Amino acid sequence: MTEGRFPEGFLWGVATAAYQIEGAVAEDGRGESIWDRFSHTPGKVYQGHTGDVACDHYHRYRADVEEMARLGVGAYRFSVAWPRIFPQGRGQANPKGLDFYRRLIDALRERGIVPVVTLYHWDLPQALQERGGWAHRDTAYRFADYAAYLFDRLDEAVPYWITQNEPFVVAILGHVTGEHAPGLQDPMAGFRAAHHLLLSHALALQAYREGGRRHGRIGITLNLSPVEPAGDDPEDEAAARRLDGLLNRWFLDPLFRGAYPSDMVAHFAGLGLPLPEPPQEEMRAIAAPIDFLGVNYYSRQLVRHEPGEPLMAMRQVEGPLPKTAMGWEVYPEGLRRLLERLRHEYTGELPILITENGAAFDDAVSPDGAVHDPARVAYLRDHLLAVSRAIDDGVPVRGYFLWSLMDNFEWAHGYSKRFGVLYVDFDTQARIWKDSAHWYRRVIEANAVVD
Ligand code: LGS
Repeated sequence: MTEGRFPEGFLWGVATAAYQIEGAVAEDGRGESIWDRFSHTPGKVYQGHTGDVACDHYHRYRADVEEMARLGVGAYRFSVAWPRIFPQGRGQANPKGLDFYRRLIDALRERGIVPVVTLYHWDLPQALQERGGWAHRDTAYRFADYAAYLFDRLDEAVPYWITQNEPFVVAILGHVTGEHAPGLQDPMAGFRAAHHLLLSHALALQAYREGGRRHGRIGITLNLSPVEPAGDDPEDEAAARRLDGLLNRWFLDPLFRGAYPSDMVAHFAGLGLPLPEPPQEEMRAIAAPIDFLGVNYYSRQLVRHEPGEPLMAMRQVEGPLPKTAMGWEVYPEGLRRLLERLRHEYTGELPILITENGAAFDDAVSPDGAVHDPARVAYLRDHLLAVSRAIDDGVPVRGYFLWSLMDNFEWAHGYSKRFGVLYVDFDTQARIWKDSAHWYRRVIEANAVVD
């Protein structure tokens, strides 16, 4: 295919997540989530920002769907807030919670936009955290109940289901570094959480396959990135291999090979960590075939050996490439290489969806009322060219979801980091098209990367 052209039927989308955009946290019977609790804890989120109002999408979803229709997207990836469906995480369902997502899905379908639904994008019901959260095996079973409840009610209208979003981030940032909810700093809790997140995926997948006639496809989304040594010292190379083992292979290996990576198991055993030894049938269930793999890609990781560092004996270093407002290097070639690696080592002919890719920059409304974001346009263009090259080389990438439709609550960074192609004025809730939104509309229309 000519450079930068995409195959017919390629799925062009935008992505968001419930806690980051919905607001209305106490409406229509929604229960508390761990992110409500965390963001209301002083010192956890930039300037005490919370998702209480966010983009007020819960009330403005119709107008937001209209914006998507104007962009011309074929698909919209959003997440369901578990505490809207089961305010206590289990037991009594809240029908008003389900109603909201039905209304949203109806509005999308009226516009011919395909819903791609993530079941867990980090807003665990607080009531389940109190029973141990993801560090506790039972949470995986409660997740499967919640998932089955949605499958039984929405499957006809949902062609793509994503069980978990970025289990690495949930396990490590939530339970080891403490940067995300629930804010624990307990490596063993992190390992248990990682396993229970994978198990929750497996149990939901089982419920999906066994629950009678289904219409959609089901997969999981991982955050993956190439890990490279900062120098050519073999110690740095070993450090890079270790971070690759935790960030990428700790999730890919169980999903595609049915076992945790043995070099990493040996590494942690060498530190005397009593890693969980899951039953074989759980590992088999985790490796059950999925219909697609979702990939979130933002940047690479550059690392150096650092013997004093606990757990991983390495540290991340700042790279030489230009950076986004998050301080992450812009590295589009990494996406192409990652996709090639996936196909050769893990996914083969399995379809891949890029479920997130995008960048934060310090956007501002100009005197002319527009938002000029040339750096974001360049970032997106170069990453899309990388995707199109990977497709030309035979990687079956079927869709691309830009993160994000609009500026939103960027977790521990609050509203200070803007990832949207729509600028959000959080005082008035006005949505203003950035130049990147106009550009993305033309890309979708052309089904090709345009200037
Ligand atoms: O908003 C989140 C986006 C923004 O950047 C979204 O909710 C998450 O699913 C996802 O984690 N998101 C995200 N991740 C970027 C992680 C990049 C790490 C690169 C570090 C380079 C040093």
